[in-house]
Amino acid sequence: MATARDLRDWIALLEREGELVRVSAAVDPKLEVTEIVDRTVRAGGPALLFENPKGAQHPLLINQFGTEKRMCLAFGVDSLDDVAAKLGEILELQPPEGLAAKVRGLKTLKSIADSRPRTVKRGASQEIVLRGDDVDLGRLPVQTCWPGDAGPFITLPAVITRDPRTGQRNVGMYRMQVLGPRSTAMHWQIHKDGRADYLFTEGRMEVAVALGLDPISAYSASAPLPKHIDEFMMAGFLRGEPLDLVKGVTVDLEVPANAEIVLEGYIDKGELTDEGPFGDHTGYYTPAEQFPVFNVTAITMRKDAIYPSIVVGKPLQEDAWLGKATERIFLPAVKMTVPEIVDYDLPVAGAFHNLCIVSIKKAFPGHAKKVMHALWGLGMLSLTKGIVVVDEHVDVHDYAQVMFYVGANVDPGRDVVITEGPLDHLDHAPTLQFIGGKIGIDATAKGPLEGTREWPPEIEMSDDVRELVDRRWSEYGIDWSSLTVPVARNGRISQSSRRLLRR
Ligand SMILES: Cc1cc2nc3c(=O)[nH]c(=O)nc-3n(C[C@H](O)[C@H](O)[C@H](O)COP(=O)(O)O)c2cc1C
Ligand SMILES: [Mn+2]
Repeated sequence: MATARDLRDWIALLEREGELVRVSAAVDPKLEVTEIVDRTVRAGGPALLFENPKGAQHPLLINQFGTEKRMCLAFGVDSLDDVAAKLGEILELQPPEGLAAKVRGLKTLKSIADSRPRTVKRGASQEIVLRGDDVDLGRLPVQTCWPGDAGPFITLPAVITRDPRTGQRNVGMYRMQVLGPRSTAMHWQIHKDGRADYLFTEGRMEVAVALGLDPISAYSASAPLPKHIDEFMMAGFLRGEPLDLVKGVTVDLEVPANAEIVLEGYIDKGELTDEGPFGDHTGYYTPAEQFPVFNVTAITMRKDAIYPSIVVGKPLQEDAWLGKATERIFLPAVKMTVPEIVDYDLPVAGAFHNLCIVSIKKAFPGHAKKVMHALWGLGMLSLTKGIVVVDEHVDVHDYAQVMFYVGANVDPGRDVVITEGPLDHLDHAPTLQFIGGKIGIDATAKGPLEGTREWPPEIEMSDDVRELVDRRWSEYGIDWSSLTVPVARNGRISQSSRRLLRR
């Protein structure tokens, strides 16, 4: 399946698939859009294109990522695991043996080389150029999302910076509070790459912000890649086509040629502002905190530019699906460092940094604890507050099953690890910001070398009896298709109880 080239192509695809509703009624980007989207996301509803946001000159697109189906459409796959498989192929590239393997290896290498962005002369994103006093962020339907928010926030930006030491590009999704017609705050948190670029810069730093990209490029800005990897290169690889970039009109940075809107400008080291409060994806307001000021020197746009937005808040919100995409797509990378990992799940209700459930092929005493510490040392997973480890046969996505093993297999005195480490910037629970306690629960079956008594066998019906009952089922005359049972026959959790759990 081909992926969308740009936001318009994506909107057309969503429309063809019946996945987008146009709203022509005049709707206020202040709070009203949030309430509409909140209801739509929770119902698994469509993307919304607000054609007449009150007080603004551009339409607002929201909930483009709000279901697993749309995420799959964005990546052109049937399942997000297919995206993971594509990345896994490069990670597992081995010295090839035999001609066929060599040819496959070369093809894979070429696909990486071909993923680097292309520089082009002209871009639709610069059809309209507003500089100096013509710059007015008030044209855009920037949402004030929640009643306690300090003001309007740009919530779905791809923020482009450069590492002054290496010249390497970074693209990150960092919300931007609008402070005036030509300035915003830049909320890059303490662990983020854009922030590191800022800290390495002396004096003035150029910054560009792309709004309204094809969905894969927009997603890539939120992906937790190692600092030296260009998110736009990953986007090119996942799109199967490199991203076209064009030189900025007032900054020496390259910007997406097909973006709907680009904000160009600079950040002066040490020019800080109060940012927030903001109703965050933690489900709480994060309090005001000092962040750098982004001064806008130019807005460039396509004709009739469309402004993209997203609401974060108490889970479930649209960003859950961006997080789920990351969970799936990064599994091969996690396994590359910790190969005994079979699967993992970052529950949406855990806002992604609070809880990780992981299944392992356990091979030695203390193995589960080894995996906890490995995850606490791995990229952004290092910020995870709680880790539950289960054996390989447990379905980490089935929370009732996981609960069963946490209850059944754990002696809290022996199997709970309490330690300390860095925590998410936004976590309000720890006594100190950024650092605090961690909990690991080893819910695997224990062996004699772990000092336990004999571990009893788990109850399973024998295969021959299962097959017998399958064969004879119709003879019994038992029909329960009309009944709704909270836990389905196969022990998996049913859709209805999944919905209950989400509340
Ligand atoms: C909708 C959305 C909003 C986000 N807002 C912020 C933010 O304001 N500040 C921040 O540091 N990270 C934010 N993130 C997470 C970052 O985008 C993510 O950590 C990304 O990996 C950052 O890029 P980097 O690794 O190049 O720094 C947000 C993610 C999403 C999906
Ligand atoms: Mn990065």
